[in-house]
Amino acid sequence: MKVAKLLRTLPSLTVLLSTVAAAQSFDMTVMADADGDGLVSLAEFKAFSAMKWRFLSQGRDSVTTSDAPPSLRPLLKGVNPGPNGRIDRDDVIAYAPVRYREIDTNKDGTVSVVELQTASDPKVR
Ligand SMILES: [Ca+2]
Ligand SMILES: [Ca+2]
Repeated sequence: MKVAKLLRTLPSLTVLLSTVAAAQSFDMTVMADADGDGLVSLAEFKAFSAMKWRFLSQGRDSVTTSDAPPSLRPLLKGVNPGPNGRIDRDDVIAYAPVRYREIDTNKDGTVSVVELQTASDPKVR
């Protein structure tokens, strides 16, 4: 009886929890570590940058920094815009290895999820 009641309330609880999660600023950095080893390899970082680019560009070929929501601006940080003052996907991916070395703050040659979270936090940068 009690279990049946619990099961009936479960879907609304799930909705509630996902609403709470959406209200918090969603931490995309957890998605960067694709194989879950706690480290973000350069290949994982490039894939993550490409994913963030898709979020940021919303289908546009190029963007300016002011187009980007604050949570995604770190992706464009340091990237040289083209002659037209805009940044495109190739610019972002070409810059990824440089950015990767910047994010590796303890200079051990690899980026941990914590290092990436610190670099991606709009409150820090
Ligand atoms: Ca990994
Ligand atoms: Ca490191």
